[in-house]
Amino acid sequence: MKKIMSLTLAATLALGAWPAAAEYKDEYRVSTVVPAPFPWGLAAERWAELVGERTEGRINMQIYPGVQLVQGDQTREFTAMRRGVIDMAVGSTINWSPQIVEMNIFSMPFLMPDYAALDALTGGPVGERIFELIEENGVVPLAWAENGFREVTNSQRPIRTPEDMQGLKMRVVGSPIFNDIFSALGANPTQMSWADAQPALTTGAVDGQENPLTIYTVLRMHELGQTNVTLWHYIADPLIFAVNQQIWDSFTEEDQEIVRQAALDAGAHGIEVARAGLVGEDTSLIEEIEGYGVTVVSLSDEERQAFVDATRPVYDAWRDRIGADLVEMAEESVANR
Ligand code: X2X
Repeated sequence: MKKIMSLTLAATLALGAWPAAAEYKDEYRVSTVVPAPFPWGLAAERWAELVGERTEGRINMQIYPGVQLVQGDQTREFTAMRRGVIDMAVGSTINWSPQIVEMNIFSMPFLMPDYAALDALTGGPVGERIFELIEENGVVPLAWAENGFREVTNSQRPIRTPEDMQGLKMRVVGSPIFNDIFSALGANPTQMSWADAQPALTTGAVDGQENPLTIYTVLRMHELGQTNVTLWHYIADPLIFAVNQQIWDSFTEEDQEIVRQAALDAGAHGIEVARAGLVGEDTSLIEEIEGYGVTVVSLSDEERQAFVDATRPVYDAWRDRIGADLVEMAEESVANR
């Protein structure tokens, strides 16, 4: 039956009367940085599962964590997806910001004070603009998920003031805005990939790093000497589900709709697991970390303001690089959240 169907389809194709629906690949390669059980990997897995179920196996997605399709260099993920080396990805705005500078909006220090602010950006005009830019770059964006608010950790001492960061060797991610932020705070930042960060933390080559607490707990960073955590919520990185344009065009409209809806559903799930134990009444993830003997510092408004002031020159400099219009739009969304 299947064979007859595909022959019929092939004949229709030859007549040019039907889009290229027959040319599905055996496997679609989905890139992520981290696998399950990190919320990021869970979101990607859910996407693949839902698409598999809902297309009855027509679209078979396999997750390739560790950005292994680009040898672990997460800053090349977006370009690889645009060129078709990667079919699909669930990627962080940080990792795609080398190609789309506007994505640094999410890395503007202390722009988003809370989850409502993050939601106001992803769910408002800023999110729309970011999706337009992705499309202009030959990639189809579908939905948002979340890595999370990035808290600072280190092996040396509790951080309560910018002075406490003086001279700390910090691993930072691949956008120059992170070098600027940590330099402004008096730390000594070194940019490295996630693949390189893990051994650097293990050997003590760096004193500290910044990442969401879900990354901290899944990796058990307290066992890597990261015994000081400061909840400063300075930035948060959302994740974006996206598909290479040619791959997207090769899907039937019905399948496009399935892939999009599955990304929205997986995104909602991903956001839920990324926030579990971190919002509202339920702060169990923070208690879990304290239970490991880790010093967890929460900043008072005044203490936080000292970090805001120290990083303000970086914010102002990046306003121009990102585009004053987009930054203003973001500030308005945050103010009206
Ligand atoms: O490299 C990181 O710190 C990570 C895992 O959070 C990202 O890919 C942005």
